[in-house]
Amino acid sequence: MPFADLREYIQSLEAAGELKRIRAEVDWNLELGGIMRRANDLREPALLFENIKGYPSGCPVLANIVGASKPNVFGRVCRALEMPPDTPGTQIVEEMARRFSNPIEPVVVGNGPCKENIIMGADVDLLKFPSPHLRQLDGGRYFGTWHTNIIKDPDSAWVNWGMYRHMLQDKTSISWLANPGQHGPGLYYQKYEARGMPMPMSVAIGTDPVVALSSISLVTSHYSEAALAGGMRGRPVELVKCETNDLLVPATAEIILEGVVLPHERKLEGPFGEYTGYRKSDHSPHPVFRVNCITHRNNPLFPVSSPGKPFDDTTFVYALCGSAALTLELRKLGLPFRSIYLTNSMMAVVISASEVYPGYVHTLSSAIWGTKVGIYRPTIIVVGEDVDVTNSDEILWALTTRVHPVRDIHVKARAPSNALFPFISSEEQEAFSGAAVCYDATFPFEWKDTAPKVVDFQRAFSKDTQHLVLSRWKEYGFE
Ligand SMILES: Cc1cc2nc3c(=O)[nH]c(=O)nc-3n(C[C@H](O)[C@H](O)[C@H](O)COP(=O)(O)O)c2cc1C
Ligand SMILES: [Mn+2]
Repeated sequence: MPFADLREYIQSLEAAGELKRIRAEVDWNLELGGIMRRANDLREPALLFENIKGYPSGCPVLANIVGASKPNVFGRVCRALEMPPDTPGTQIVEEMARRFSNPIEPVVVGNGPCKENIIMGADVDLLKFPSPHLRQLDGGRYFGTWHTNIIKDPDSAWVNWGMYRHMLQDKTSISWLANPGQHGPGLYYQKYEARGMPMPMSVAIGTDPVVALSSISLVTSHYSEAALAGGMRGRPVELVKCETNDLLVPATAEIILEGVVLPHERKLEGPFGEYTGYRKSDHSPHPVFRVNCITHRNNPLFPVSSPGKPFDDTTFVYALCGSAALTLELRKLGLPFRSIYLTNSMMAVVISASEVYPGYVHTLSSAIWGTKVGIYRPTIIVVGEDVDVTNSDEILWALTTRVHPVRDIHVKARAPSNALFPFISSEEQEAFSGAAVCYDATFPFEWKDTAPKVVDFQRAFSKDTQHLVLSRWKEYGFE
C-alpha cells in the first residue's frame, strides 16, 4: 500500500530502524544544520527533531528524509518507493523509468488534513514555523528546501510541479531561486512576467515522499508531475483546491503556502549551499513569493534538506530521479544504451553504451543535451557497456584508460549554464552561459575486433575455469 502521507512514511522508517528521534532541545540556528550534516556523513537514519528552541512542542523538523542509508546507500530511497532496500542503483533507475511511463492522473477531493488550520490576511506569519538557518555560509533561514512548487501554464491545462529553494525574507514573503531553464521559473519569466501578470503559486511542504520525488524528477515539459507521482506510488494522488487561488495541492500535505509572484519584483536570495558541493551564488536578486494564506495540519511536520558536497541528504534521490527521466527520454528516441546515472554531483551524465556506428557518441550526447535533464548537465561521459555507471572507481578507470586526449574530448562553447555551476566566470554566470564537454570513454567502432580486452574474473577466464573456482571456493577455505 502506498504511503498516504509523510507520517506513514516516517512510521515505516521507524519500524525499519531508519528513523532517529532527537528529544534534546536543538537550536534552529546552525545547530540543527550541523547535526544534520554530520549524521548524513555517517549515514545515520532520518532525523526527527522533536524539540526546537523557541518553538512550542508539536513543531517537529524532519531531516535526512531520503539520505544515504546502510548498507545500501540507496536504501531509504528504496523504502520511499516501496522497493526492496537492497536494490542496486541501476535497477532502481529502470523501475523508476517504468513507473514514469505509466502515469496515473490525480483525483480531486473536497477536503483534506492540510485544511485543519486556515490562516489568512494579517494572521499570516511564516516565523511561526521552525525554518532553520542551516550553515554559517548561508544567507539566512530557508523556508523551502524539500517541497513542491505548484504553478499553472496560463495558456494550457499543464500544471507543473518543481522544487525551487525559498529563503525566508519576513513574515509574509520568501524569495525564490528561479533558473530560467526550469519549468516553473520559465512560466514566470516567459509568460506571467512578460505579460505583466501576477503569477499564482502554491507550495506544498511535507508530503507523501513520492510527491517530493516527482517534483525533482526533471521530466520533460507538459508532462504532469502529479500524474508521475501517481505512477510512482501506483495510486492517484489526492488533490484539494486552495483557499485563495484555483491551484490544486496534495490533500495530506503538512503545510500549504498560497500566494503570488508579482512581475518585476526582486529581493536578494542566497547564498546557500548547493548540490554541486559548493556555495557559488552570492546573494543575487530573485523573484519574491508573497504568501497570503497558510493552511496546515495540526502539529505540522517541517521537512528540511541541506544540499552540499556530495553526498548530501538528497544526492542519491535527485540523481536517481534525473537518471530515470533521461532513461525514459532516450528510450523513446530508440537510441540503444544500457544504463544511465547522473553522478552524485548532478553535473554529469554517465551513460554506458556500445557504439552502434562510427560517431554514435555524438548522436547520444546531442540527444542528451536536447532533453530537460541534459540542459544543465555540462559533462557527458560515455562508457562501454561493461562499466557500472553508479561505480565511481569503474568510471574513473574507463576515463583514464579509454579517452584519447586528442580524439575523444568534444567541447561545446556557449552551452546553457545555470547560475550554480562552480567552474563558470562571473560574466558567464550573469549571462546563464557556460560550456560543455563529452568524454568518449569507449574504444572506437573501427576497433571492434582489435580493442584491448578487459582482464577480470568474468572476462579473462573460461566459463569452465570460473565454474571450477566458484564450485571449490569453500574447499579453499574462503567464506
Ligand atoms: C533539495 C533540492 C533543492 C532544489 N532547489 C532548486 C532551486 O532552488 N532552483 C532550481 O532551479 N532547481 C532546484 N532543484 C532542482 C529542481 O527541483 C529539479 O530540477 C526539478 O526537475 C525542477 O522541476 P521542473 O523540471 O519542473 O522545472 C532542487 C532540487 C533538490 C533535490
Ligand atoms: Mn516539470
